[in-house]
Amino acid sequence: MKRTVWTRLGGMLGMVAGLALAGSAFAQKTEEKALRIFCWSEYVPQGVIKAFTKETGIKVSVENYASNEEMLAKLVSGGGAYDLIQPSEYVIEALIKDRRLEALDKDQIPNLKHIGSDFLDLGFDKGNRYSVPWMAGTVGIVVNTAKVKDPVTGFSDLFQEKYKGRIVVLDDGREIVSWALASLGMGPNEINKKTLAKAREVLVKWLPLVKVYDSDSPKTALINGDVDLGVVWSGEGAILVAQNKKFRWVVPKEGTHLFIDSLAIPKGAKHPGNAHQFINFILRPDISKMISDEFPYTNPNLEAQKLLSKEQLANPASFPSAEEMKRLEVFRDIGGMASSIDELITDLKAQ
Ligand code: SPD
Repeated sequence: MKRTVWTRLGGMLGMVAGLALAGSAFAQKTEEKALRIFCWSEYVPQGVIKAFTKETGIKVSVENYASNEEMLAKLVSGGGAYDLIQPSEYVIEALIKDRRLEALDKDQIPNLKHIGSDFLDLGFDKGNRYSVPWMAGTVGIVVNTAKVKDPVTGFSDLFQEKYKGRIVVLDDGREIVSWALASLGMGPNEINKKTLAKAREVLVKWLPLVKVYDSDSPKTALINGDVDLGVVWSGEGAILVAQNKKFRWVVPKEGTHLFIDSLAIPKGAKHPGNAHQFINFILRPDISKMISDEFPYTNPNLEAQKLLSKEQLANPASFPSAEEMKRLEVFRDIGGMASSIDELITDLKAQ
């Protein structure tokens, strides 16, 4: 990854710092041996949880979500009482603004040194005061080349009448709108009433072509042959291309999302010391490799990268080229416009 690109992307994000809490707030002695994690589905290997419990005696309960918005809704409504969440960059930005995250005690996270500088100190959380990178990734296109013979290089090639009923896409409004905006030459953060009206004109034609909406495991519809094309998370794409040569990964020519999913501790967490232990544990190179082996996203841990095979490092979905990196952009917090996106997508799906 080119440092310049990551630095530029990071610089695009504004941020408001929250209040820092003293590290001593995380004294571990008084904590019961429990940890509640609320994370994306298909992202935290069971083997990693087991190894953590074996090593620390801390019992972990895991709940999954399929979108940042689903996680936020539960967190904000007060449900869950989680010790760790796994938000993406634009949601970290929003959570910091709302003062909903605990400041991290870096003394308890010495393994943070393994994370590449390109993934640290980004604009959504300057100094990583509240978040530690889990995995990065992109959203791209998977083509079953045994079934699709015409070139597909971007969103406009994919969403064509001839592919009606042969497409799986992520069930994620913010992502879907960003594809329509990209096809109109706009960036994913240019979101206001006017641009959403323009995106609507595109999506009213695109969404009826979709057969399956799936953010948990969009690869499944492609593996089963239910569909021939997909817009999916890069880790899902990486599994497909590693499994069968007929699947091709495409970083859309119009540009696409670069996400940085991280671990963060919600305000009021009951087990912040255990949460710190878990964060430090997953930053250990051998443990981080376990995550990449199962969920091959872009691993930001440089020491873990050294443990990956040549094939893993050469997977085009896991590690985009420098040229592809130029087409990626991180999302920013868009405040109240998030609910306008939700309304738009709900409305379009109902038609
Ligand atoms: N199954 C894990 C998927 C993780 C995707 N995170 C990125 C979300 C950006 N909207």
